[in-house]
Amino acid sequence: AASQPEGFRLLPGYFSRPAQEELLENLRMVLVDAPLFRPVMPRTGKPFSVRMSNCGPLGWVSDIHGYRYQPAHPATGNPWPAMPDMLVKLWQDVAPDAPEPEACLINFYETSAKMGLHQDRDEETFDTPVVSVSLGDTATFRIGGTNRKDPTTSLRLSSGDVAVLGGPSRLAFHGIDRILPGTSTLLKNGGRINLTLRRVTKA
Ligand code: MD5
Ligand code: FE
Repeated sequence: AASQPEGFRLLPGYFSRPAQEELLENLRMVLVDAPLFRPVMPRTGKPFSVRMSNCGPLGWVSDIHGYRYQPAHPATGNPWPAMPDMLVKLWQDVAPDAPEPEACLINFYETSAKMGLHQDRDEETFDTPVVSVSLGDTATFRIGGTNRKDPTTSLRLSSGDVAVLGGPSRLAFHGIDRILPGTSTLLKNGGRINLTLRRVTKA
């Protein structure tokens, strides 16, 4: 697409189908320990259409009080499970100069779920890229510039794709417009999983 912000890299098909299946198996074990929960918007308490969980030392949560990173699951109180080795290796491959990742947010989209245009600004550092992995049905992803009114471009994120959002794209407005049902056979009941790996604190 024409106006993707500088620093955005899409790596289509980074994970082969067998690698996607192995990653999914690891995620299923993570989700036994740290079940998906449905966050609500700060102040309004409006539920997200996406369900979430996390792995790694820190996890992103949203509740009536605000957005934040915390070391424990909001419902179980247990520490988040360890990040699977496959994800640590991905990070080392695509962000070799970055300090180790601290958070992996797991977003689960049913077919009807979406995510409005937003910036990711809850981290203490924006020097480190965000690394995203898509699994399951294809999504239409929208990315703009660092001002909400900047023009946006739309692209598809398919199962196995990795996106790296560094440099100016780290603070680009972005969102998920829709999930395209029946576009992948990876998840038996359809839907989409997105993983975002992040550094949260300054190294
Ligand atoms: C998703 N997740 O597919 C989306 C997009 C999120 C989130 O936006 O915050 O969990 S993953 C691609 C992405 C992640 C972080 C930043 C940017 C894009 N970006 O600056 O464009 O579930
Ligand atoms: Fe985001």
